[in-house]
Amino acid sequence: MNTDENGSVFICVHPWLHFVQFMQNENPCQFPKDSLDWGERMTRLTRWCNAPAIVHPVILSERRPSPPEPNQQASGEVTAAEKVLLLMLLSAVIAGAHSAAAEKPAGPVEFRAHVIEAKIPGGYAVLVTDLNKDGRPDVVGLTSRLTELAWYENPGWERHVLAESMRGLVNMAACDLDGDGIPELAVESEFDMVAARSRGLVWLLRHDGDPRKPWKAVTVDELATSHHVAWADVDGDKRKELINAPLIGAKALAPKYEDRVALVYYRVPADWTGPWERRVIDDSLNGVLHRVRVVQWDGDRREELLTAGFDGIVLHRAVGAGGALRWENRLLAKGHEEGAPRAGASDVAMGRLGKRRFLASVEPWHGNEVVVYTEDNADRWQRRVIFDGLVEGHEICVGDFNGDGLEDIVAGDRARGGRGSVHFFYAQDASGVAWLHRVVDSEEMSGSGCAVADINGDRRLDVVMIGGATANLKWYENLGATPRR
Ligand SMILES: [Ca+2]
Ligand SMILES: [Ca+2]
Ligand SMILES: [Ca+2]
Ligand SMILES: [Ca+2]
Repeated sequence: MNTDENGSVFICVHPWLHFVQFMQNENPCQFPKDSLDWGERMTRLTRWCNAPAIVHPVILSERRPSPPEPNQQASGEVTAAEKVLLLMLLSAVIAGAHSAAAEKPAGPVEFRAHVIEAKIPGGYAVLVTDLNKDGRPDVVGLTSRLTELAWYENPGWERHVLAESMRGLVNMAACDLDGDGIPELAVESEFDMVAARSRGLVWLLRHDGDPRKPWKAVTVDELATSHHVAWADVDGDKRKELINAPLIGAKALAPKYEDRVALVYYRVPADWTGPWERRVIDDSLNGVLHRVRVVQWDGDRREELLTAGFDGIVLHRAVGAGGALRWENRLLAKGHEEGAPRAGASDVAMGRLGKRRFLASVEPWHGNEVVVYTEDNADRWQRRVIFDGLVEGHEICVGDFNGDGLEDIVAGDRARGGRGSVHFFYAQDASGVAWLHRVVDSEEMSGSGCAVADINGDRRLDVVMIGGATANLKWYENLGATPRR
C-alpha cells in the first residue's frame, strides 16, 4: 500500500504475493524515493517477483489537515493500530477479489475485424511495432510471393515500402539497437523448403532518416534455410542478441527432413556492417525447427528461448558470461508424438493463469491441435489437447483478452491453402483445464502469422493476423466482454 502526494492510498497486489506497505516515510516496493514513475516501479516489482504485477488503485482517504484529537498523533500520520487495521482490511478485500475472480472468469469478448491489406498473396508473417515513433503500433506484413517488404502506418494503414527486390522473404523481428526510438529490423530472405536452393540471407534494416522511405540493409549472415528470427538479451548485459533458427539441416529432405539443425545467435557488432560472428546455441535439434520464442523464464536479467519443432518444445538458457558463456538446452515436452512430419510442435507461447505459468502450442508441425501444458509439482509439463479441429495450425499467441487475470489463447488456421478462421480459447479457471472456444471471422482469415497488441490504445488487447489463402492482413479490435446469458 502506498499513499501518493494527494493522499490516495495504493496497494500493490501480486498473484503470489500480497505486497502491502505504507508509503509513509518509506517507499512502496523498496524503490528509491526519487522514483515516482509507476510504470518503472511496476516493471521492477514484476522483475523482482518474476511475474506480472497488478496495481489496484484504491482511494481510501484524502489526507486533509484537521485538528489533532487528544491522545492522537498529528494529522497526516497513521497510528500503528490504524496500519494494522488497514492491512487486515485490504488483505481481506484482495483475497475476496481474487477468489471471486477465480470463481468467475470473464466470458468471451467481441472482436470487430478491420482490413489493413486486402491483397497480400500468401500472407505469411506479421510484426507489430511502432516504426514512426508516434506511439501507435504499426504493422509489417510479409509474404514470400512478393519481393517488396512493406509496413502499414497506424491508424490509416498507409503502405510504405521498407525493402525491395528481396526474394523468398520469410521472417522479421524488431529491436531499437541505437535507441533513436525507431527499431531496426532483422529480416530473412532467400528461403526455400529445399535446403540446396535456400541461401538463407539475414539482413539488418535501418531507416534512412524517414521511415516512410525505403530502409538501408546490411548483410548479417548467409545460412541455408534461415527461417525465424528473434531478439533476446541472452546474457543479461541489457543488449539484445540476434537469434536465428534455420528450418532444417543442409542434408534434410522432405517429407521427414532427417538431419540435425542448429539454432544460432549473433552478438551485435559495434559496426553493423559486420562481421556478425555466428555462435551455436543448440546443434542437437532434429528435423524441422519451426519457431523460436523469447521468454522470461526464471525472473533473472537474462531472457530465455523456447523452440518448437519436431523434437517438441525445448528451453534454451545461457549460463556463464563472456567467453565462458554456454547453453543449457532442456526438452520440456515432446509435443505430438507421431512419426515425422506429423511430429512435435509448430509454435509455442508462454502465458499465465493467475500465479501459474502455462505453455500453449500448436501441434504437431503445421498441425491440428491446440495444446496447453501446465507444470506439476515435480517440474514436469502435463499435456492437454484442448482442441483438435484446426485444418493446419501455424502460430499461436496468448493475451488476457477479457481482463480477468487469466491469459487466453488465439490461434490461426492456414487450412492447407483453404479458407480458415480465427480461434480463441478463453481460460475458464486457473488450472488450465477448462477453455471456452470461440471462432471469429469464420473462413475469412487463413491465419499464418499472428500478434497480440493494443492497436488503438484503449488498453484492450487486440489481435493482428495475416492470411495465406485469404491473402489478407487484418486487425481484430477487442470490443470488450459480451454479457453472459
Ligand atoms: Ca506508429
Ligand atoms: Ca546481451
Ligand atoms: Ca482471460
Ligand atoms: Ca485495443
